[in-house]
Amino acid sequence: MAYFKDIGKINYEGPESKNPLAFKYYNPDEVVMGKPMKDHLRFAMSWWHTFTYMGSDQFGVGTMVRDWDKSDDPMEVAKERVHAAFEFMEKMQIPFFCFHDVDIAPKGKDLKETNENIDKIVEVIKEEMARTGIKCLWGTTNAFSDPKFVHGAGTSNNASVFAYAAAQIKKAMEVTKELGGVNYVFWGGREGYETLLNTDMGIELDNFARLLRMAVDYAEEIGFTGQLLIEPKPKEPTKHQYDTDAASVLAFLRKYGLEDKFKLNIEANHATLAMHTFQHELHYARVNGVLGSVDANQGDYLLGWDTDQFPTNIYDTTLAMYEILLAGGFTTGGLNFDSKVRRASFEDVDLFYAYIAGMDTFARGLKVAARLLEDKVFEDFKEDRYSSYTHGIGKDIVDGKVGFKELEAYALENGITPNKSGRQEYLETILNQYIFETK
Ligand code: XLS
Ligand code: NI
Ligand code: NI
Repeated sequence: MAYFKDIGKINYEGPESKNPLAFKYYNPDEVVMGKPMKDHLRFAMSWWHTFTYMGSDQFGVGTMVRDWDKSDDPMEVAKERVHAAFEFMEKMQIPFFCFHDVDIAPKGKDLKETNENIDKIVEVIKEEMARTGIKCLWGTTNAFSDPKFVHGAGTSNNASVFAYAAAQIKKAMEVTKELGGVNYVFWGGREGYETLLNTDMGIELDNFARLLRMAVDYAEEIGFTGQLLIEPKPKEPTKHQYDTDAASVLAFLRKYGLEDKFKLNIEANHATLAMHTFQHELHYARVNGVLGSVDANQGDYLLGWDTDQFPTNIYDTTLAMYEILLAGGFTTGGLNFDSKVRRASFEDVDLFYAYIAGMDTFARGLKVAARLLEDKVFEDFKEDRYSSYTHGIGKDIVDGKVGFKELEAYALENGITPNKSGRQEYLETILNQYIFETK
């Protein structure tokens, strides 16, 4: 059965179009810097926000009106969701999806039954994948919602919970492999703490590393060759999350010798919660060689939590695509819309409007970023700004030829070469010009 009967395929109609159910900027086959847009952007749909989120919040129950959610049998609902999800992705021209184990199938009475439920739904997903050609970008485990994870999963004080989390990851990894997923994500939902009065951080971090090491070993054992990714996030749900931002995740990975096994999945709203810009987190990951994939969304300037809104800020998407292009583009990664419609946007058509908004904003950002790079606007400026290290005393510093004594002699003899302006406002104006004038 078709769930979005009144809505056809969303096509590119160009910036002049007034059709709300059309792309104004996302033109999948248009070539930008030698590659079709669709291959640059590698858009993915998040199963949870798009098909299981029903609009509940702390103050009220779900508001979404969803025809695929009508049956009393949770397995029926799960199956219908698969059909609705693939119809949606086909109509939206979204080539990938991402999922948690718990998004696709209902919990059984025990782990065994849960896994059997997953297997049954995986068969339906595989049929739809074969029919449509839509692929899996990544799978992950939800080891944070269930009450057993109250003290964490890999960082729980309770070893049997650690074991359960490992079992769940094992299954989700097998399923991701079976669905041809090209990445596997770890977001440490409850891996953190509320108070040090009851927490042994040393044990918790060691155990978390042990869990990740087991995941690396198991991936190897079953021949899962996808990229393993860690998704940093601060504050939420625990007060102190161990994977707070890109820098803290990298420090952790390096301490435990795991830095070659993992890359990062950078989420826009998590960056801002960590008091960084989205660009900062992408940039930090890029210059450290660990930029893997992106969770595309945006927060609200006035709200201090993960609001997961669809990205509509052209500055953010431009600068994000700028970093992604500088990194050489995605390899296994992509842009997963870890974004949800607002509670009041409860009609099916709002899902289409939301994804169109996000996809168009990223497509336009890609084009602006490509022009900025082609014209080397910021790159030339930076090259000149750091040019004192390409000759003379600067080059000696870089080449390791001088120490404090030689530098003291240099300072006594030469004093300071006058500083030049950083030209921030000038550069911001140029950025605006590129944003306004890109066709
Ligand atoms: C939550 C995270 C989550 C991960 C996958 O804030 O963004 O959705 O992406 O578990
Ligand atoms: Ni996310
Ligand atoms: Ni998030």
